[in-house]
Amino acid sequence: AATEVKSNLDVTVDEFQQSIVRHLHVSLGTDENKANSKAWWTATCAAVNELVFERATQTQKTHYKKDTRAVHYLSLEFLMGRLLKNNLTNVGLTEIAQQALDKLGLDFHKICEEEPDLALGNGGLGRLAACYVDSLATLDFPAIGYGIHYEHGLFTQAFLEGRQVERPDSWREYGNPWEICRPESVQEIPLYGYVETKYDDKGQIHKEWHPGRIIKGVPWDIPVVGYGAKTVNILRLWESRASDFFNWDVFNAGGYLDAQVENVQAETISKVLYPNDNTDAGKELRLIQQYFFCACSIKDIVRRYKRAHGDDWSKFAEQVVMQLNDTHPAIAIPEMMRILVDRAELKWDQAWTICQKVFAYTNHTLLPEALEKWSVRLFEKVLPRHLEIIYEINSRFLEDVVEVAFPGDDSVKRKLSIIEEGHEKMVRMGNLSVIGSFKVNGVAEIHSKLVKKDLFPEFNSLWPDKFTNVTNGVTPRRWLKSCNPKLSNLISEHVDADWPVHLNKLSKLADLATDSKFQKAYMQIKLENKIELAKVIKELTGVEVDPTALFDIQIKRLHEYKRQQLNLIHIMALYRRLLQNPDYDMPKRVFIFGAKAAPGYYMAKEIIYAINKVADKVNNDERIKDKLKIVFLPNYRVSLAEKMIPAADVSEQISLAGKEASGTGNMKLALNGAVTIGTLDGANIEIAEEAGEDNVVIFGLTVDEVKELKSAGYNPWDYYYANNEIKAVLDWFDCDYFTPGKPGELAEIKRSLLDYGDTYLSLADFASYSEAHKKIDKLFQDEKTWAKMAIMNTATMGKFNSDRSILDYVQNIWNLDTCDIK
Ligand code: 26W
Repeated sequence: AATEVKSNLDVTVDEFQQSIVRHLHVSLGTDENKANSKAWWTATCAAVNELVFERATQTQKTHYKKDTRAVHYLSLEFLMGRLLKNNLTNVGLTEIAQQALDKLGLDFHKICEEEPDLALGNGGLGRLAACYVDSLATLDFPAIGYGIHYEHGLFTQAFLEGRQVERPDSWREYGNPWEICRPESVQEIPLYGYVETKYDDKGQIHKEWHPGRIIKGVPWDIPVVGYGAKTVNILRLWESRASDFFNWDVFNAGGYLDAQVENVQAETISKVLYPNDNTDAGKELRLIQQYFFCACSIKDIVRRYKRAHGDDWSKFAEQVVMQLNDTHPAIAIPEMMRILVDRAELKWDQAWTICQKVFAYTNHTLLPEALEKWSVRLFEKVLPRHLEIIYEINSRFLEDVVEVAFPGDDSVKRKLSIIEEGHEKMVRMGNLSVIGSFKVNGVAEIHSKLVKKDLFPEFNSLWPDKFTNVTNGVTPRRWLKSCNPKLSNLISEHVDADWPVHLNKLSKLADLATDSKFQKAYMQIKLENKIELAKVIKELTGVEVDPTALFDIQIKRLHEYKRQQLNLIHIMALYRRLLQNPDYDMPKRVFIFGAKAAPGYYMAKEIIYAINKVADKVNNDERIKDKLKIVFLPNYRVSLAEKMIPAADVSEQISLAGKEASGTGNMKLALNGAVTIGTLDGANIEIAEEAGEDNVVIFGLTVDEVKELKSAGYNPWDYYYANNEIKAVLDWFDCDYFTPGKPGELAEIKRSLLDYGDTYLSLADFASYSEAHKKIDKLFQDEKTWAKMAIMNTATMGKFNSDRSILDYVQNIWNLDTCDIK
């Protein structure tokens, strides 16, 4: 009977099994006796690829034949995670693969664990790009993701005596089965050098850039399989190489070794992903990375356009839209102008009209330290022609637009100018992005409001229609169907089987939220998922946790605005309550963290150390009888998130109001039945609206209250002296209670919350947070109420399907048609 399982790709278990074995022999040159798990994994991927690549070719052919308009998603980051399970889910072959491997005497889940994550991103922005390419393919939209083929993705994290240490990530050390190199589409990219001004016979000015270096861009394609396996789009990642052609002179002059040195420099460009999240380091190599991948992508786009339309540029803006994932690819705007004006010899106005129809920009953060600026000096050195173009864009904008709307107002001009005057002149990439784009969007309702009101108020009054909102979403294929198979099966027993593409259908579960039989089944699955996670926790940390305890999870990058330190001081307060009163009424609790700190972010690393030290002490304190456990799982990443999220009872979303643009982990956790404890920030607000106020626990200052408190003059010492618990917990950091023999080792945490001003108002929100947790405790102890809340969260998260986000983009920004692939 097993062989009768059907997929939407019409493959039987026997055929799939034969394909795996054939690849083991033919593609890997080994056999069933010699093959290790890694080889079996590779062979299984190859068997999937055999089906997928054919669909990819078919998709490209159809898009070309029908000459479709397409979106080009430009992003420095794509946090894809593992692909085997996901691709099997999307081609509908999970069960067939499982049975095929079973017959070969192999464990499907163990084979999947062999796969390294594609960690080509830092956090939210990169993972969002990955969810969006999934939805674009699923909805049959012509789309391509463009990015960098980093040799090393985000560092792997280990703890050494509680401190974070970083090691390079090598996801493709011995090759990766999902990517295909496309040497036929190599591009050459200029850098450095100088600009020559020339005049033709008619006295017209021409600019000629004489680059100092040429870099080769080699494309690698990764198939992006839509759910149902109709459309397979591609993600095209550029790898940098030295240009042989350019080095020829050096070779011939006897400089063989010098040429090799230049090669190393060229290959540095795609070596490593910058590990900063929300802080701009302003490094030259980073600017070169940005230009390198934008220039390669635009050449690729133009080549494809010309194949269909020759030198007629009049249809370009009808065929092409480029989405800028934050300002990181903003250099694409002046690069497009350079191609049109210097290369295609279009008039400036004609070129600018095209550009302004092609680019749209998504803002993902309001944090001032994350807003990109490049020094004019650096720009002039690396991209001299682009600097000239930026000056030209700017002066025309200031004269033709700003002067007309705000005559004689120099202070508005200073604010709107792409160039920031000052000690060192800077190019503001945000302003460039707004001026060069036809739409600018934020990523949650409140965030989009703040983008208009606080970040770009003058631009908003100039162009009110330019600004819009697209609330983020997550793909339910990865973040429910594939990561939580037990819950998915239960859902499918009660809801149409196509819920993974029509997530609003989950609302039907609301009728079952108080049904005791359904509650039992739902909570049994949660328990089983917690048992699984408990095993992972034991393996990774050695800590034993009770699966019946409340699992409270905070997973996201480590950043002060996300306030892991608030979570920590509250846990310490609970610990103190338990020490003072062993009968203190609370359910058993396990606090679970996952977070990487940027390697250069000192305070973030101190917070990790503090959590690990407090965990050591608490987990080994017999006085509190296992009522409290703390675990910090090392090396948080997509594949670990897939194990943690299905097991969460409570989701910590506790950023200071106004700081988290949207959040997407909040959506994944709620979808899997975790109850949110959160501030009115980012998408938490919309999650609360959907779930209903009974099914989330909201606390803390609102955006307006934060502004009020700050302008009145916030003083954290007031809270320290007024609240005994805060005082006692912070004073704990001064002694050696958690760091025996090393007093004051954690004192930086206290200093940051008092002496350095508590930038993110943790102390102001502490009391309210503590009350919110008391409420959570009560609710969790009432099993029926808790089950109802968890179910209601799953039932109401339909809005946060990334398919909905993509349809918003398509309708309000991209204006695409779907394209059926036969
Ligand atoms: C230049 C350094 C740098 C690097 C990354 C600056 C800014 C970034 C990203 C924009 C930071 C980021 O990932 N932002 C997150 O984007 C998510 C997707 O929209 C949101 O859900 C998060 O709230 C936001 O922090």
